[in-house]
Amino acid sequence: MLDLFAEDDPWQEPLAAGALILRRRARDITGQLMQQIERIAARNPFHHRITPGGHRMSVAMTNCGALGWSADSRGYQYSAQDEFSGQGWPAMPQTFHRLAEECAREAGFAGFNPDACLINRYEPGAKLTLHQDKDERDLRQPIVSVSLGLPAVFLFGGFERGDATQRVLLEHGDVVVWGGPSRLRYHGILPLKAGIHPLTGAFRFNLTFRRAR
Ligand code: MD3
Ligand code: FE
Repeated sequence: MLDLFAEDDPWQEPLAAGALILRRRARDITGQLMQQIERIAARNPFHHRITPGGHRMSVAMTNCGALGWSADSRGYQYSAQDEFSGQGWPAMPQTFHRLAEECAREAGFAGFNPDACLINRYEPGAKLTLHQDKDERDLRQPIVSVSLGLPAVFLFGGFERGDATQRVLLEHGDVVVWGGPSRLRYHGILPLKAGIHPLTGAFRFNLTFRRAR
């Protein structure tokens, strides 16, 4: 019998070895995810961090989980303390952890147990220049990202800053798993285009789940 989709899930788009887009994978829980983000930000507000080079980041950030990512004059690091509130980070909600674990498993990374969730908030014009994520202890662990709200153009590069990049539109509910040989690829986000999204208003949010330690 003709079965066009016996092997290929049309919602799964391989980007490169180790990088898999799960289109709209979080669609049914985006409302829950946004409620949790609001609850987390009420206790640990979004801030624009200053990079070690002295630049104010256009992306505002907060975290949940045992550890949070931060940037300051000393460098980039994971910390159990929110330097702005002087408190720890809110626990990672079970819905967050379960989504990340399930998506990692679907991409071939069984047993993913993130201890950090960085929450990025983009306003119009906010961007992330090309960078590598290498502040985590075990780079064999993948990163799972979840996009919410306004769409953004993601840049996916190679292993050197000057390598060619491909452009990928990331939309509301999209999940991407980045592991294996893709874990150290350069990547970034082009300046966000203004708009209004029914759930997130004038913003884009991105969750990145990491095993930091
Ligand atoms: C590719 N965030 O927080 S998520 C970041 O949309 C970050 O906010 C972007 O890059 C955002 O560090 C992109 C996609 C992503 C996350 C981690 C990666 C892509 C990655 C690690 C390795 C390769
Ligand atoms: Fe990154």
